[in-house]
Amino acid sequence: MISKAFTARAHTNIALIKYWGKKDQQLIIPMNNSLSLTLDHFYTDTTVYFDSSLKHDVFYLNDEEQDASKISRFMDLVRAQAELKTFAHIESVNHVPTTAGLASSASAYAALALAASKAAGMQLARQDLSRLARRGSGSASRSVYGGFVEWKRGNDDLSSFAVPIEENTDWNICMIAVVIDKNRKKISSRVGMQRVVETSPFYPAWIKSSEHDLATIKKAIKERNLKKVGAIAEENAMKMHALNMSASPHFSYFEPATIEVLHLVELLRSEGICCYYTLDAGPNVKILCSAEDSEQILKRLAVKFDKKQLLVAHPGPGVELIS
Ligand code: 2P0
Repeated sequence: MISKAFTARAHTNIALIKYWGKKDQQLIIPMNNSLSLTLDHFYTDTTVYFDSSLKHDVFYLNDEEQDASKISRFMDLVRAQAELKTFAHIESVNHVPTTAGLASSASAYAALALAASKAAGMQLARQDLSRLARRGSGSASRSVYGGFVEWKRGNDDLSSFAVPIEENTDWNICMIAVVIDKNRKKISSRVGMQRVVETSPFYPAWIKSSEHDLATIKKAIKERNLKKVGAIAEENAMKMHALNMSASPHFSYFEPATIEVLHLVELLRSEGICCYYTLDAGPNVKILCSAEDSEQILKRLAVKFDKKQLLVAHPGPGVELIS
């Protein structure tokens, strides 16, 4: 017996207030609330069907068969919820540079949560879909929604989920990703954030200041104040990266070219162009700016970087079924 196949598309998101540390590693309950922007340019399409002739889950990523052990642990959660014993065929196509700090796990698990739950015969409310996606990867809880999204940390499985802040935002902002390295990152987010929680003497200060950053950025988003939103996001990102440098053993995702981009953004700002950077668990830099300024910024970046390294994205939609 083969179930009906469902294909879901989920877009990745970039955190403006970062999730960096877990209270519960198994349930993926974060230490602090985070806030992100879902993007239109980077997405994952995932097709799932259950097939009673399978002896285990099968997983293809970009047409290549992968080790399915991690994805199987997630599928076990879906099977438990749907009271199903059958294994699944899962096929994903990633339109995101895999593990380059462009948060491919966010779009991957949001798409998988929707496609798998539908193929298993469930009709989950978006809050429950966000909770399910969270179990695959924390940031995936936010990719269930479009636009600006907040992940409320909660304190257990039921209370930790994302909520939309401005789902279909009409704000004409732009995120330029400067891809410095497409290779697998040195330290995964999962390992990096846990090391920080356990060893950084600054961790309690991070929790306190991220609460403040969240409250002020929400206000600035409402006011459409790019200068404030950018400044808060940039500072929040740098505080996250300072945690990494204060861990034991310390680590950093920055490469020499990363620093070059940061300096260029600061230079552009000193020339009066409103642009700010944020960085995730990798060397790539994302630049937040207005859509009108993006051409000018891209021109300046093109002096040092190849066109292929410069990706432009705008606010994107939440997860949806495409077939
Ligand atoms: C985020 N990042 O808020 C943070 C900020 C990068 C820096 O990639 O362990 O892949 O699967 O829950 O969601 C978050 O890491 O980690 C992340 P897990 P996830 O987007």
